Amino acid sequence: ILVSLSLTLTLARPLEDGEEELELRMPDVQPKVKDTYLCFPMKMGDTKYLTGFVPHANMSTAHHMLLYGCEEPGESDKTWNCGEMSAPIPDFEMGPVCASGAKIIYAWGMDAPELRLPADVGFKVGEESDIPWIVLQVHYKDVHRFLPPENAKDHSGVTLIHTAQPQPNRAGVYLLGTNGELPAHTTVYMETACSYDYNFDIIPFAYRTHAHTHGKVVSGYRVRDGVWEEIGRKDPQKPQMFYNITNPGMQIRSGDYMAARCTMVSDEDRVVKIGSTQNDEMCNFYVMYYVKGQQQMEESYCFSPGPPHWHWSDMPEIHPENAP
Ligand code: IYT
Ligand code: CU
Ligand code: CU
Repeated sequence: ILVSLSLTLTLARPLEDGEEELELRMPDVQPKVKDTYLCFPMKMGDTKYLTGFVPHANMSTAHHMLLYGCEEPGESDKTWNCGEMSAPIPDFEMGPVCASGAKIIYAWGMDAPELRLPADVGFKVGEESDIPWIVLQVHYKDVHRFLPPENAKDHSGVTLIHTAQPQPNRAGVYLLGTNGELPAHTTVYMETACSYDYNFDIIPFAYRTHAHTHGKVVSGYRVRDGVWEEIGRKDPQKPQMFYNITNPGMQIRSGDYMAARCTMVSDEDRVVKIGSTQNDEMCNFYVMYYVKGQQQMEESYCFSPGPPHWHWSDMPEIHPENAP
């Protein structure tokens, strides 16, 4: 036991000079209903730079964990029920993850390893940033351990690696997604694309896909002068964590476009709409990037109306005829 404990506590990469750890863990919770999503907040205090995330969870208890940066958390001093498809459950009040300013900054699923950002890159958090709060969300799939006879308590969570030292490069997350619907018994593409028009470049280094049960593939691209290059591509039925991009080093500059597509297959007799319950669908492609310097993209979303209203073919500037 001691050996395996010390192994799991060992960082895959040692701390650098000036790096410290902050524990963001569930406060010994006992969710009693399967598929409960619980949230727990932490105020970040003084300005700091997050450079890594070390997960502490077990796939037999936690299905996924997400860290959200919030301007205002859904609650500030307790654990609450914050599922995408929240239904009331005993013991926990219901509420949104963030009351305002939500962005995903880390995702864990199925024994994913720690995520350390590239050297000299950090998420600026705390008082003088757009992320004064971080909220931990844990999806408890199987809860039998929390019931008699075991009555176990859970402290799944994440160690935040941070430093007070300003980092030369600032991390951010950009979300491509769609609205729209999936007719009965069809395969459809849900697509979005937006121009990138800033006087600084962004350097993507990780991506995450998110869809519900109908998603088969979710892919993201950079389009430069009509040439499509893949940022990342994944089966969303695999763990929905951040993966390294296909071609590390790729940059996005003014005049480029970012585009994403979800291939959805439905064998259902009903129309499935984009929405927030598990009976609905979602089509999301997240790009985690950094900028050299402290700038930030003003707009962090690229949502299209989706099918049947919008497809890549409605945007000739991206040369949809060259799309993969
Ligand atoms: C309608 C939809 O696509 N919802 C997604 C994307 C989304 C994320 C955030 C939308 C907004 C946000 O502030 I952060 I408005 C969605 O809910 N995705 C889920 C999480 O609930 C964030 C996911 O796991 O990606
Ligand atoms: Cu989950
Ligand atoms: Cu969803």
